[in-house]
Amino acid sequence: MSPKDPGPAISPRKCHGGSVSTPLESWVEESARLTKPAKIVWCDGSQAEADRLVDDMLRDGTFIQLNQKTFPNSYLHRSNPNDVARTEHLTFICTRKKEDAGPTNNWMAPEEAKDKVRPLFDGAMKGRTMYVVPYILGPATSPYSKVGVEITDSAYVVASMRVMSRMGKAALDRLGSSSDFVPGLHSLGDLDPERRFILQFPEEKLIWSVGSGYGGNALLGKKCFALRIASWMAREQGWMAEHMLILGLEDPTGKVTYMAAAFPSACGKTNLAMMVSALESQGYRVWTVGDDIAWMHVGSDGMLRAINPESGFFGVAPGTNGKTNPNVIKALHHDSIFTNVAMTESGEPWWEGLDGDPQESLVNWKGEKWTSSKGPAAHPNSRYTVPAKQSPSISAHWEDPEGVPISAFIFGGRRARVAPLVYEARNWQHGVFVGAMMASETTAAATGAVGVTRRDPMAMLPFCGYNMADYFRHWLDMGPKLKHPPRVFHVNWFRKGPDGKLLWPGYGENVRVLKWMLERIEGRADANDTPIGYVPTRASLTLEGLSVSPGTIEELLHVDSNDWAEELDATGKFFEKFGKRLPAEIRAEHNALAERLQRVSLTPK
Ligand code: GTP
Ligand code: SPV
Ligand code: MN
Repeated sequence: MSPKDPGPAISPRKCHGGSVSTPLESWVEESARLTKPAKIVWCDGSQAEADRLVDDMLRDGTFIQLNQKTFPNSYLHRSNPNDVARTEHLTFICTRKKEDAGPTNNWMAPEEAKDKVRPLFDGAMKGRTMYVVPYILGPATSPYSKVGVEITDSAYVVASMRVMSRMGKAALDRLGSSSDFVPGLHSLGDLDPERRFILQFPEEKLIWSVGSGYGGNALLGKKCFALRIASWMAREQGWMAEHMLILGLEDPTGKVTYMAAAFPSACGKTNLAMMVSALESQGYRVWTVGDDIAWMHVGSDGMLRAINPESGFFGVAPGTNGKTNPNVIKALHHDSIFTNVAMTESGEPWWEGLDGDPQESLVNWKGEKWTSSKGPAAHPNSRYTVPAKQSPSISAHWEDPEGVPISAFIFGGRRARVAPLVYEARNWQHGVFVGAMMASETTAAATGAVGVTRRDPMAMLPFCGYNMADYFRHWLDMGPKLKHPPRVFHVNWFRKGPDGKLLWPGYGENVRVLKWMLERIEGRADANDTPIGYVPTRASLTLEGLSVSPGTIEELLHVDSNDWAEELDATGKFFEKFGKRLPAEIRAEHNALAERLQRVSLTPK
């Protein structure tokens, strides 16, 4: 980065007393020259600093105090109503060659992007405080963790980064005077979507984000670094950065099997990772390692080892209640931040699906008195930000420096039709194809239409920092590097019947599907060999205590050849975008599926 604009010389804090600046100090100085803040604060992550920030935010209205008896140290933040979700159309991968960003990413050439966006940073922090936020992604002692530094003029972002990452002194200590960190420059700018850009420069491992204060647009450690930049690093260095939860399934003997699952945004990762198992009385429990992102390396034991780069959950509030996710309800009763939820008369956070109907006494997410004509009281993408360690389900191994060994990958999405409750891929290569052909109905996590089915390979469509054809190649190459590559499954909790109602109860009942997977891994569960893969027999599923009719189970497991022929066409069109860059193995799997479907349709019933 080389801003040409001269500005007031603001000397950065000198870490080492000497006159020679570290790479971090130089970058902070350059950024200050460009953005021209009134002052610079280096964040140390201490409690005193957090308290100061809260006081400042309560004073200027960024934070609203919640009921401190029932929600101690918890606050509500209302974002600008035009800034409530990720904005994918304003998110760019800036590589020298357009082909390296690929046909599924927005692209700008690096210099063009900088020339266009630099003026938006010029003087953007006048009269504001510039916070320098060093953070570690991953456990502080893990060899797989990485350091990032976010410069931001949003105190809300600082408070959120303190929950979501290991922020402050620990990160500076790890970094020392090294240049091995990912710089991310963030300014709220004027919050006008016309002047909003989220730029990733994977070749120089740099992030620029301006014009948004919300979620993945603004907490640069999350999607920008831990997925877009990290996915690029992971391919260069032979590991994987994925949009995946990590959970441990404990069986009655106490053995824990770890699984990682990729579902698109707002499709159930947090809820699956934190579930209270419906089979707890039989000895099956779920432990949480992570709820959104997994960084995975080939371990010295030949297993794929996963760490969670984050240290908190930024979870979807609507639909969360004591039945669907009791663990998070316990976790978020203190030291939590709520964004764009509604508030009750007694100063408690509220959202649709929490309990009962909305009351006229509510204040909605915009801070207005709620009436039924005003739509949902909480924004559909309203969220809680809660430290991971506050969940009763947190795994004893969630900060293991080597990570946990992954035995299964689970792909899935929202599909009202087509995809059965669960199926298993035939092998690694087929599994990669199953991930590559994933599709899901869009949600409120990103701006734009909701409920539109789109291709979202491995749930990485908005997050892959490079050409997705090369990403498929990387996936194909990872399997053979592993002594025991994870078994690959696909799930769909969202299949609907002809009446439009969900067929599967979901949430804690999903453990029944996890148990089937475990038994497949252990070679104990039956399955039918269908064109798309192995689908459970009815008898192989543990269904006691579940009030779902046999007919409904049948519908949930049904593989319809016509539906899948259409699916095949849609994926074929999607894969065409990649031209010759699409790996031959993906094409071969596509042809093999076509043949298997053909054979079934020719077999007399
Ligand atoms: P991001 O944080 O955006 O990546 O989302 P996520 O994948 O973690 O999704 P999350 O678990 O927050 O769930 C999103 C929405 O789906 C919430 O409203 C949940 O209540 C709902 N949901 C989650 N799991 C299930 C399920 O098994 N069945 C049904 N019907 N809804 C679910
Ligand atoms: C997602 O959209 O996948 C999220 C929320 O996890 S955000 O941090 O806003 O990207
Ligand atoms: Mn996510």
